[in-house]
Amino acid sequence: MQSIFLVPLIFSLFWISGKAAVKRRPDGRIVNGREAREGEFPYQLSLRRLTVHICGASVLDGSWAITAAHCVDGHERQPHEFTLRLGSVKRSSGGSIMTVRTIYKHPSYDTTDMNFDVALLRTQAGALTLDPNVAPIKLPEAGEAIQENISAIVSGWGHMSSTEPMLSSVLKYTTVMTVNQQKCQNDLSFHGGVSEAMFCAAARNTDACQGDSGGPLTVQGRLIGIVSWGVGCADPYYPGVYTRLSHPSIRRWVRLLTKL
Ligand code: 4AZ
Repeated sequence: MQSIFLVPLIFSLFWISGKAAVKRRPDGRIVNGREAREGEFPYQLSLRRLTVHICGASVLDGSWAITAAHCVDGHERQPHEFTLRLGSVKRSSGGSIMTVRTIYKHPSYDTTDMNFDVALLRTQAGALTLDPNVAPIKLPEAGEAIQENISAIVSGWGHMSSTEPMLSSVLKYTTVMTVNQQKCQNDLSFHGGVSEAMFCAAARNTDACQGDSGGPLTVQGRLIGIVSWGVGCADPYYPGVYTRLSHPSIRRWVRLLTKL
């Protein structure tokens, strides 16, 4: 939620000092990522509301996808407004489109501090794995700690920089490193800090950004995080924040609903 307020502020600040900002971040992708090849991220979904890409999501099995709660907040009663594009690296074409039947937000999700920013989307049984370019991603074990300095991959069609609020038309990905939880807490203390249901990851000049929210952060084929929030994008002072899927309350809730 904070990012929704902070990002426009940061945009306008950089708008004024536009040239300096462009110099500091000369290139733009996911922010500075690489383009994915078709089939490289078979679990990646584009979540669309009224046909417009709003967020990323990931395939858990044939009928379940996982995303950020803030992506669907306020619209839980209108699941039919949401669709998922699967099996395509292109944001606006290819693969197939499935409708969302039911939206479940984590019961402890808090819109004010983004705690427990996770939602499950149920589609028609088997719908998500009908596409040959689609495959589920595994989940972590309950209670697993996030080791620091582990390299992780985040992907999405989000903004290519804080200064260039434009979605990518092709799926992009980048590598970020998990950040020590205490350091992350300190870095973001002016922005409410991070809870046990969050963790940070960052790398020099590269990051997830708006529009990547809800999308996957994986380590060795396992979905450890969901893009949740941040202060700007690829800012050297602010790591990106991810929902920690191994948090016992999140992991148990996912298992209860999906049996996964
Ligand atoms: C957002 O507004 C957002 N740098 C998501 C991720 C990050 C920043 C903003 C991480 O959805």
